[in-house]
Amino acid sequence: VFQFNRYNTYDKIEEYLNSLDGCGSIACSQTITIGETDEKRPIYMVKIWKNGMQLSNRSTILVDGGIHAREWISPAVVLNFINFLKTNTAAMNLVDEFQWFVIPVLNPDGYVYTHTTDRLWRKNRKQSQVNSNCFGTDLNRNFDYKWNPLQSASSDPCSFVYRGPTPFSEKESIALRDAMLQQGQTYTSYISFHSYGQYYLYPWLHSDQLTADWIDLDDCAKAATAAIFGYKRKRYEAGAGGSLLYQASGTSADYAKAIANIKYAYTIELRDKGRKGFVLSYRQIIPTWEENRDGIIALVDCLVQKN
Ligand code: 0X9
Ligand code: ZN
Repeated sequence: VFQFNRYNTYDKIEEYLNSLDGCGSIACSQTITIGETDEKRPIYMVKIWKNGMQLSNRSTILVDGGIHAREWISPAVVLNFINFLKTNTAAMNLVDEFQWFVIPVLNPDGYVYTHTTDRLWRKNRKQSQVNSNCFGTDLNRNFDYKWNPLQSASSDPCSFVYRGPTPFSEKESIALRDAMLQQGQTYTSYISFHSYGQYYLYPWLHSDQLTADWIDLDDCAKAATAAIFGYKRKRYEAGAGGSLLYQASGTSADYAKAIANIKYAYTIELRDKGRKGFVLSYRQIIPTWEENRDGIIALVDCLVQKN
């Protein structure tokens, strides 16, 4: 059975998501399918809105997890977040202010492959047309903004940061793009959960330049990391991705900012700082979730103050 304090298989996650529709004490949800992978798995998005209201065109926050297959803590935290939004009184402000569209696992084929075959797989699983020995595109290099092989990306299908044959060559990145560009939907923020390193990052990721309004994004990232530190003294760092870490081209967050016009675009790197890296123990799921719950609450408070 599905458990919030374990790394669940995709089957169990599907079971949970398909049983979710309806209202909790705080919010209601509806699970929809936003795409299908090459291996024919559905990609799910959970729409969440305040109990007593209706799904509408009001301001929304888009959240995703599992872009990278091996970063298991990301779907785990996102699934805890869905449950929190629906059932916990502490989530009242989050659903008062925004609707939430949440994609728990953008890359299910890769996620399944890390459970069955290779724990450290990162990309999706589509076979390359150019080199049939190699599989997978790095979905976080496949977005059509600054799509190039220059910054921690590669045009070699065998590379773990392969950008794909063309921008949006992959069904998963198309599904996320279409969610971002959905007609009649206004997004205040896009939050993409990855691991590891303990960072709240904002654009640009493709260069060491800053956006014109970076100070607003920095304020809210710092509010989040301060709340996390206040919770149990865990250190997360806030900053622009490309100057704080390394530069990465064709990422979902840069696309959200530059093309989809979502002002508050964040990439969050969850635990840890490298001791276990991607193979973080399941015992760290709840602590990681709880500190980031406080981080997101502070971040959203900051968004509300800014708007
Ligand atoms: O490289 C990535 O795609 C992400 N990091 S991960 O370890 N989860 O793969 C995001 C990088 C964003 N930040 C930088 N610009 N470095
Ligand atoms: Zn990642």
